[in-house]
Amino acid sequence: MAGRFITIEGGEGAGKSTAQTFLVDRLEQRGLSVVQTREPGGTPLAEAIRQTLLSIEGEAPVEMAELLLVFAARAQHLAKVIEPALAAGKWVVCDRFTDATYAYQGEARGLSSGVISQLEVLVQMGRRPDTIVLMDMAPEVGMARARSRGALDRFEREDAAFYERVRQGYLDRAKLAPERYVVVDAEQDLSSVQRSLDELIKRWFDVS
Ligand code: T5A
Repeated sequence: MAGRFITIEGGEGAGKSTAQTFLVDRLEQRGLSVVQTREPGGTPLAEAIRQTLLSIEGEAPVEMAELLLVFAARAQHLAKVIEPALAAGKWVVCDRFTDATYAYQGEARGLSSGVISQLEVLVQMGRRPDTIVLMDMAPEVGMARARSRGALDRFEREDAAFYERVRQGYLDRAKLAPERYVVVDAEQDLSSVQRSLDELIKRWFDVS
């Protein structure tokens, strides 16, 4: 079976990491070789860029610098981790990818989607996720979860309107290409979320 590239998206504290670990476990139980990774990050250099992006210390990047840092990390991650894994027939399950850039840097920060799309073409050379799992929830619910964990990073200190734009940005993208998105109601309890993910896995294997 050929590898697949799955990304998990959503706002702050929407349960992406939890869903990712669940999906990876389930896929491994089926005997698949799976790479679990995240953005920004996934390689030492990309993780260093992540630190810079999330840090609340020192000089904050201007919007365009933030966008270019996100894509610099992505170029490294694609070349070192994602492409080699897919070429070896592995599945890649990534916590956030380019949909996050359209939602955060595009919709929420106000950068042009045309510019993001140009960088997407330049950096990804046609690579796109096969499936995007969008963990959708009201931003205040996710932020309450994020706050309960303690210190907040630079993105977690934005205002409510910013997170509303992020959510809408994601939902708008899912509407444009519904065949590639699976929208999960992330406000459900954990076992209901997991049931939705199990349904998704069944569909992958029924059609493969
Ligand atoms: N970013 C990223 C950009 O601006 N542009 C980009 O292109 C990219 C790729 C870092 C930041 O980078 C920005 C956006 C981000 O702000 P991140 O660390 O991946 O990204 O993002 P966070 O949203 O901050 O990640 P979190 O770890 O905070 O949230 P998760 O992964 O969504 O949530 P998770 O799974 O850790 O769960 C949070 C808590 O809720 C519980 C969990 O146990 C945990 O305690 N939980 C549930 N509780 C009840 N019911 C459920 N169904 C639950 N599911 C999980």
